[in-house]
Amino acid sequence: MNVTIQKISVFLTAPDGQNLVIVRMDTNQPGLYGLGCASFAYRAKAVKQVIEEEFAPFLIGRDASRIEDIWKLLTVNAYWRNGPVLNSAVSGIDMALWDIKGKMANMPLYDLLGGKCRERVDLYCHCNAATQEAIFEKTDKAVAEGFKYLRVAYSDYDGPSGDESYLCLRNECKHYDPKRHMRSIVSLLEALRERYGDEKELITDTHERLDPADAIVLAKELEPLHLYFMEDPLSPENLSWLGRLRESCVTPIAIGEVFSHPFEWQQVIQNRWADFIRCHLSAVGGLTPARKIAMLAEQYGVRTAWHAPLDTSPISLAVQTHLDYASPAFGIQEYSGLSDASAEVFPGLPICRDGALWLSEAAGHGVEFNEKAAASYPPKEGPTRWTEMRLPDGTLHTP
Ligand code: GCO
Ligand code: MG
Repeated sequence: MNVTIQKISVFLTAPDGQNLVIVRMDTNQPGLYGLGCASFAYRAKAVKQVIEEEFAPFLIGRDASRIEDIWKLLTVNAYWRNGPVLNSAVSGIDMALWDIKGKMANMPLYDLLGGKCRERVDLYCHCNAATQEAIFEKTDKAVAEGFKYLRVAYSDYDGPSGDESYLCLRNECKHYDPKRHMRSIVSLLEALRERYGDEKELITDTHERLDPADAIVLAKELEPLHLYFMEDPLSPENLSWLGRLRESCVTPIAIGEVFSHPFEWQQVIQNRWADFIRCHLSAVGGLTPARKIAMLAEQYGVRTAWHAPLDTSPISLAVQTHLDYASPAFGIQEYSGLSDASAEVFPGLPICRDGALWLSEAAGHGVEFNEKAAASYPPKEGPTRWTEMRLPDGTLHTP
């Protein structure tokens, strides 16, 4: 069957309050189309422009079955490469091509990727709140719902506060005190270990916020609590400090949500600087590079924990879950919860039940996109403010 790319459309929508970029690729075969996630919440319009103005004219008429070839072609097309805007644009095309491939083969993606390696994909859920009491409420509820893996942090990261909202979704400049963060998270995790014994797995997100020496001290202080992992202890600029962190203690490390260059994941995996690699699928360029990252990780005994916040669309969540089912390197899957609005915009999205994620068995990734519903959740306009994070003396800090 000669399947060629006929039309590429890009949609911006925010059913869960975070800007998503969705690509629809139509082919010359009636009814055969693919959907991809190109989401980069804070530069959504730039991604849309790259796809519409640079990629679409270049791709129309090409053979839609040549995923690897098109991935490389788009990646080197501007001569200068990588970075989150370009990679997200490539990801939208890449996932749509995989979706089409699955539909052509009449197989769910996990089958196309080699078949299932496991019966369920376990999740870790977010239990962030402003106070210890409110965090306990969330963790108790999560445990009652069947979650075994609990991720906790204060909404303000550096300690209890009066504000219930999750820091990253807040639209204001924030002060951050690293030492307060270190003290408050150790006592919170101690209290949680006491509350649940060794039955539950505990995780904390450090959000690349600590300076290297502080990150090492914190990882060492958390060692007796046997965390499942400490998430993103260091910013990408400080990756080479991971070697020293690893020599200092055995707290398992997960890292990579802001990676967008192969050197970042290559050095982490090859040096075994982390136990879990957790890239953001659109930021690395889609399923094509993600499955290679998983294969590289497998060779080095590193496991995957793909990034899945609300600025990852349900399409990307489904794609990574297919990879989770099919990859021997799977470790755990992040899950941020999805609202009824997302279910309306993305029929067929993966369903969370009993602490695990379940896929629709449809061919491709199985998620649909309701354009009409999406239009009633327009993207947020205006500059991004929460990433302006400052130390108590006013110094700008990594968000
Ligand atoms: C996570 C992340 C996110 C990011 C968000 C930024 O582990 O899920 O840290 O919540 O903060 O993707 O927009
Ligand atoms: Mg994180």
